[in-house]
Amino acid sequence: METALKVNGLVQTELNLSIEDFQNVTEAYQVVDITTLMPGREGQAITLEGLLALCQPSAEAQFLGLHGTLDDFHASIPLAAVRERGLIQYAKNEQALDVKAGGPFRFLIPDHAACNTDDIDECANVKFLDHIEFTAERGFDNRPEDEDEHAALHAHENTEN
Ligand SMILES: Nc1nc2c(c(=O)[nH]1)N[C@H]1C(S)=C(S)[C@@H](COP(=O)(O)O)O[C@H]1N2
Ligand SMILES: [Mo]
Repeated sequence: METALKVNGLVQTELNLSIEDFQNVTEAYQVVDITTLMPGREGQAITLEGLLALCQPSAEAQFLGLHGTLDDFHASIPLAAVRERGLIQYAKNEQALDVKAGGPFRFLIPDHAACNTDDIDECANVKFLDHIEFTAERGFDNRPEDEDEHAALHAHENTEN
């Protein structure tokens, strides 16, 4: 499985970030304990601001495409809504994030809305994240759209575990 995070689309610098690249991101963009921002969650992350500093999206980039290839799960969310709070988790207990914990990378949004209530909902906390794409228009998004779809998705998750 791919263990780097590909970052492309409307950016000045395309990236392919390994866990070492994440560890080497400057301290100002590191979240050493996610619990401080999202009670109940543990691990290490960089802020989305940190990623933006590295890839420098163009002014036309209005949407963030979050792709989890492993289970074909995708979200496309307005960049402006998450630019100041979005996180990309890359480790837990300082170790690479296991696929069982949603790794190799995971998008996280502190203060997200409940599932299906808003664009910036819990469902946009994309696991198995391996590709982030900056686009001008909203891109592919197959988050569950209602309670039934949501229940079906979680039932499927449970049978896999
Ligand atoms: N790749 C992937 N990411 C995903 C999902 C999924 O099915 N696949 N489910 C989403 C949904 S609907 C929710 S509510 C949250 C659940 O996160 P949790 O398992 O950490 O509580 O993960 C989101 N991220
Ligand atoms: Mo969800």
